[in-house]
Amino acid sequence: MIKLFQFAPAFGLPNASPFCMKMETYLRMAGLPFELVNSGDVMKAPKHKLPYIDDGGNVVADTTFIIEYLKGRYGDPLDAALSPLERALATAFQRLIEENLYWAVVQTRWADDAGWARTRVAFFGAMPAPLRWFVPALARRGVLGEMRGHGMGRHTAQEIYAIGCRDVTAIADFLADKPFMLGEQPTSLDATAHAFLANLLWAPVDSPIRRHALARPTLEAYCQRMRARYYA
Ligand SMILES: N[C@@H](CCC(=O)N[C@@H](CS)C(=O)NCC(=O)O)C(=O)O
Repeated sequence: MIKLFQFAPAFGLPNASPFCMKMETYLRMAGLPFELVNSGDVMKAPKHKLPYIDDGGNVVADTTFIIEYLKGRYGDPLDAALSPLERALATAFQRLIEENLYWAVVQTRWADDAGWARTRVAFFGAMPAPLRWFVPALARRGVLGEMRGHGMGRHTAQEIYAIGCRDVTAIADFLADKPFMLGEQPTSLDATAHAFLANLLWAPVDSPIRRHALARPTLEAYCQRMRARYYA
């Protein structure tokens, strides 16, 4: 049985880490049996980030590498029929969502004071004293440092919101009235799109980016469609 090591669920989502939720969504979409391990222990993770999997002793980290591994071992029911153009589009949108929009949403959760008040309670509220007195501030400093290292953290909040809104517009315009990102059939890109959009729309963290996404009802309908199909 595949063990998926992730953070404990928060914000009423399967996972408040969009990468962990992407991984669980992919496993559900591919119909692979798995067991969730909500340890949240990044220090045990091979790359000190979550999620990672342990599949009978094969430990794989990073959602993209995990999905490649799973496709190699168990087959590729979602993407096998994609054309080169569709693969190129999937790669481009995956990068837009995971490598860019993600960091704009990090701003709303970890940098903005109102968002941080929510994140702090949701992620660290259950932590025992004395850890909860200092771990949240240390974690916040670490995440903001990573954001700065990425480059997103060097922009003003207003600039970051504009960047995030542009990404949301691109996703909504590309999705248009299709049921799934690449058309009539779901593909692994939908694991990414669903996880990150649900984290934007359904986490109780208000921001201009979230309001921008809420103004495009096809995004909410898309997330509901994915939830009904894979999380019923
Ligand atoms: N590229 C990685 C990204 C994973 C990632 O960024 N995970 C975050 C949570 S959303 C994490 O573990 N952060 C902990 C840390 O940076 O200390 C993947 O696709 O799995």
